[in-house]
Amino acid sequence: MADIEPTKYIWANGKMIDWNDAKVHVLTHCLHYGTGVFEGIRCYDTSMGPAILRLKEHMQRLKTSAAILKMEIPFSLDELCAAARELVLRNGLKSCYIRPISFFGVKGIGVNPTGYPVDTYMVAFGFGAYLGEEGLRNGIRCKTSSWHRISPSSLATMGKICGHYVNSALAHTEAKAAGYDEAILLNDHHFVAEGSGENIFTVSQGKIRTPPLSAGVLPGITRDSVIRIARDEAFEVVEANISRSELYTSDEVFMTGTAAEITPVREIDNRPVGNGGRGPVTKRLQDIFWKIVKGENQAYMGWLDFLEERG
Ligand code: PPE
Repeated sequence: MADIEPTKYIWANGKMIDWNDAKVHVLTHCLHYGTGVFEGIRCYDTSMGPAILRLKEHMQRLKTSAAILKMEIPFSLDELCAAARELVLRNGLKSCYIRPISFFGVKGIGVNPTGYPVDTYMVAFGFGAYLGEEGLRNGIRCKTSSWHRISPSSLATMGKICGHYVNSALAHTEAKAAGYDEAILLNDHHFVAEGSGENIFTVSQGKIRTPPLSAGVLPGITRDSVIRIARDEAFEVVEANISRSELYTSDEVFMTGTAAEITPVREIDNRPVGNGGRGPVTKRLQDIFWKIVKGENQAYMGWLDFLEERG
């Protein structure tokens, strides 16, 4: 993730506090053991003012991730959504990224967080293309990681849990150090799982495939959006296991995520994917997605949470 330009306010446990005051104690449980949950949400600037994309679904996933950790976030879904909206407005942001995080705080020492306080913060800041503008247009270069995606038998892969991201950090750092843009992680069954911070899709002979949730992937909200858009466009979309060599022989590969949006993959392990650039199906899905997030597609208006009254 790129550098951040500080904003004025951070939402902290129900209050707006100064950016510089959002600090945690060194004995925070999550800092030691990764026992926190977070979200990444995008707000887009539209001709009708800023709108947050699939806000409720993101906050619901935050709650679900917390439930996996037996963590009770003391704010309702509606309160969390209202906080995100207020944060963007108060900071005068238009297009931005929102990062809510809930974590076990300070009480004692040891892995069991039962009875620990739960802190919830939300930060919003300006944020461009996660894998670069050039990547969105022409595709990125990926490397199959030597690190496998965390396994559902050892970690709760359905949750967006802080500690899981050590796996992502190892894989992404390895790929960058080797000169690639992003890592593709296989799972313990040697099937394709996902990127370090993105879900993955293939296109072959007009059919779209993505690994099933049982492959240990995060249930991505952009993944869900793309599946729905593609089906509405009459594409066949199947959730099925994908082998490494199937990636090499697909016509197109793309990655999805709140941060990554829809990013084409043009090369994997030094092999061009399809024509070695952005494929036509990827472009078509991107074009529809860009219209949706700008509030220019009536059919998907329900995905947008407008911050200002619409006249
Ligand atoms: N898989 C992983 C591992 C993941 O982290 C993300 C989001 C996704 C799939 C896509 O999920 P969704 O955003 O709901 O479509 N990764 C976040 C960025 C992580 C980072 O901080 O870097 C994101 O896209 O916000």
